[in-house]
Amino acid sequence: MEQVEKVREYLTNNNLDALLVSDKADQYYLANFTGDDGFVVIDSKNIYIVTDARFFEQIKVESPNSTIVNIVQTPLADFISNSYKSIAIESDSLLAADYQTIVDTGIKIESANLLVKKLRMHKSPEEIALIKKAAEITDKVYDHIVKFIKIGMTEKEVANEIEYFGKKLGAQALSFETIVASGIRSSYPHGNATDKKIDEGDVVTLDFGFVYKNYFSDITRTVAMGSIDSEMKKVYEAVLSAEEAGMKFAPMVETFGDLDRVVRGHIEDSGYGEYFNHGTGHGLGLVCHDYPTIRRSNNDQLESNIVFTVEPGIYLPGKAGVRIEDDMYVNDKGESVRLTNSTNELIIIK
Ligand SMILES: [Mn+2]
Repeated sequence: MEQVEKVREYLTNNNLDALLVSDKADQYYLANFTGDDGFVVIDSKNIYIVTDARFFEQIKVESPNSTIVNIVQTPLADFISNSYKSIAIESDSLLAADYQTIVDTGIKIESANLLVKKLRMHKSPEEIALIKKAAEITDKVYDHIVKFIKIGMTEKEVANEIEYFGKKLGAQALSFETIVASGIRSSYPHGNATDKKIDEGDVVTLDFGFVYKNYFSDITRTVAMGSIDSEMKKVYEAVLSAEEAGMKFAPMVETFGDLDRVVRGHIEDSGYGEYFNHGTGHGLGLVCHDYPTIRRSNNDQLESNIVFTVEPGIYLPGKAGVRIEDDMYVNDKGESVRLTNSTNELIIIK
């Protein structure tokens, strides 16, 4: 497998014997391991899965090229220190307790946090096709929910329908807890659904996503219930123009930091800069909020076939907020390709 070879290249270049993979998405990516407890260890010759008997049968089916190490008989630190003199770890996911047992063996430890995340960032055509399937589910759910949502319903009723409908369409899971934030609650960027009733004049932010064959989608739309005031219309237009600019200029900018500057610039020009209080978006793949985080300080090149979200928002405290989010990538021809295709124009629900 090409990705495993890239890991081995890194180990050789850095004089390291093995990589201890503790991140779940990285474990799936490199070893097809889906168990929720265990470790993957990659060295110059083998892929080991260090885990307990609960997962042995599934590993034989899912990861036939790997070697099982029974963690009950051979604890992780013993396996590592018996086999290697040095090891790379993922310090953003390895538990401190596990780390300490490896430190205690005295072998050389180096952090290789972004190694696999940067490999995962570049998507194969097969991976893009799976994210597209996940995104198509979100589009169908949005299409359904704008007909379903009515004044007087609670946020939870709407969230339940989103979740039920997406699963009915074949989603494996939710990407995250569904956000339905109405009226004043729409000014909370991440307001999970509550028992609040949706009122006439509310804007409602719907942020949801579904997993399809382990790949995630993520969409946000803000709808208006009946009439909304002129300021919120202005806010909506500002967010929409920033989002459109982000998707349009993504093929032309150098880095993800530059993309953030383009989107943020539009919001600042509208006069609402101080109310856009989060990053422009994030990578999307085997994790919803995946690497990279799209913010000013990110100097990663915005290359082709990296799937990410563009999701500016404006949140007026004590009043309301608007966020619009789509999933996209830049293809090999340098074209911007949207994976979510729901209309981003303001929908007014009567
Ligand atoms: Mn998102």
